[in-house]
Amino acid sequence: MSAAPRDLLDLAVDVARAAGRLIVDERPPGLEVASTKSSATDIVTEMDQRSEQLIVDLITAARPDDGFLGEEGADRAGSSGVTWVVDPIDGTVNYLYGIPAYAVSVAARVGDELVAGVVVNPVSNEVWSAVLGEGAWLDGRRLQLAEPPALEMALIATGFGYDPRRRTRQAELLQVVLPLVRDVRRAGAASLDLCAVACGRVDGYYEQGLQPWDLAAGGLVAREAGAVVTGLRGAEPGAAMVVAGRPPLVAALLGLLEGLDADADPIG
Ligand code: LIP
Repeated sequence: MSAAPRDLLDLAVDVARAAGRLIVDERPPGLEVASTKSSATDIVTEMDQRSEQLIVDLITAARPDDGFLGEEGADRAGSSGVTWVVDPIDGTVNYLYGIPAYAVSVAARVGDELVAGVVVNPVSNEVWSAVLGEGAWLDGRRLQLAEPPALEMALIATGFGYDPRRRTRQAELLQVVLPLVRDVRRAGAASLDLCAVACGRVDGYYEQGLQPWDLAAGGLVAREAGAVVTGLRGAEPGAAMVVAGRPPLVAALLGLLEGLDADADPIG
């Protein structure tokens, strides 16, 4: 199977839809926490593990030489040059509580470059997809962002980590940001926040503490829709900070967050 970005996207969409059906149709009644990771609130359910296993199995069946980087531990180098960056359930706490704001996020990286990505909300059945240099789509409709409002009229999404020290710092930042913007939204899944930027459901987004699988596919969708996705002080978007939106609004957000040293790591 060729590594053409479109072919990789088609496989990603099929696989993400299948994992989406699995986590909705086979969600056990009385779903429980299977284990925890960085803190007692950073949880994993059996469905996170089953979803990731299904994604790895389906992609390996189609492309046996590819590598993986998955939230639940899939970590294989591969020999084809293609690596799949996978979040089997982004928004796991929402999933546990039955809040319909979680997603399956799958991105294909060729070398160091993300070339295709898909984010599926299996409850709303919405599918955001993107191919590097070719655009972004929501359910097949091309996404192209309009000019954003000024900061004081902007709807901003953000999120909070699982470590109390980081949450304390994020609350301090929010105390400064909140009076300066229209309002804030906390959906609970970075991939959906970035897709919300891409389709204009929010004007901007920022969050500290994201992992590669949280932002791989959603970041590509946002960029291909015309957003900037960046870190502070010209850094790449990553754990230190992710800021996304149209350039003028991102410039205002960067000025604010850089002035607050928002990328300083409170965990050390
Ligand atoms: C979640 C992120 C979200 C963040 C949560 C959590 P998970 O990922 O998507 O943006 O605020 O703390 O990290 O753990 O549900 O895959």
